[in-house]
Amino acid sequence: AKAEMTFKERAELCKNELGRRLFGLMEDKQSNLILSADLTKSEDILKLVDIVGSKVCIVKTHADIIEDFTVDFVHKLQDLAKKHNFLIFEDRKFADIGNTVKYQYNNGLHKIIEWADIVNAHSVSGPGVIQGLQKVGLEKGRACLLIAEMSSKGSLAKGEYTKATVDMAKTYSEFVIGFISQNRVCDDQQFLYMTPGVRLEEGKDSLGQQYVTPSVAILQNKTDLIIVGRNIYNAEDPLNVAEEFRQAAYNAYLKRIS
Ligand code: BMP
Repeated sequence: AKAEMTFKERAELCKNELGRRLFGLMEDKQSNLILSADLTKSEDILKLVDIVGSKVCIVKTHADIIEDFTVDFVHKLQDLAKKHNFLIFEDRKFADIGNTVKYQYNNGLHKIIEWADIVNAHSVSGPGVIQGLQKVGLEKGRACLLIAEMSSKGSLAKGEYTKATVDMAKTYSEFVIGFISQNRVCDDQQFLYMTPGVRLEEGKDSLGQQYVTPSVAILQNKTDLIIVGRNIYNAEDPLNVAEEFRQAAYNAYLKRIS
């Protein structure tokens, strides 16, 4: 098979400045690993992120599960992002009409626009969701991902839904830099394909989550980044396990481009 384009080559095709920065960061840091820091106490999140920050290109948060969320937490997370050179992705999964998501992004307790480099959205409500988000996000240099497929059993995001989601991304590629997906849902090199539901051994949890390994995600299904939560933050030695994931995912990428 013909060697694929590198992340740095693909950066040139990306129409969003933050997206270009991410492509470059991945290659500089040799990391296509995203930490899903799904802990409920801000101190625990900050501790974890300081430990594994050097291994990841993005830290993904769920701000609404944090019991003691404050502006101070956000500032500390941003300090860690500078120290370790990663981007912050709030996994908010916006899914409402444009006017409402604009408020959910810009206002409320979390003021996501102020600190999250990247957010994501479901395409279920149509392109208005992107129009609403980019109305506040573009001028701040932010970027968005569309959820094209999900890792969970019985997900309705498949087939025509996935295809229509890809078309929406192409229309709004100034703001949309890629997808949350299990597969390379289109062959457009300007986009990043990020895969959750990853751990070192395949399997599932008791609530519908389904797991593939890093090499199935990156080599077989040809996505670009893996998103790992429990397998890292529940590990006895999160740094070592994160390094294991980083190597597995980056080596799989290197194989694809060689
Ligand atoms: P874990 O590795 O612990 O299963 O965590 C996966 C993370 O990715 C969770 O934060 C979850 O909300 C998110 N996620 C997912 O698992 N599947 C999807 O399709 C989309 C997600 O955002």
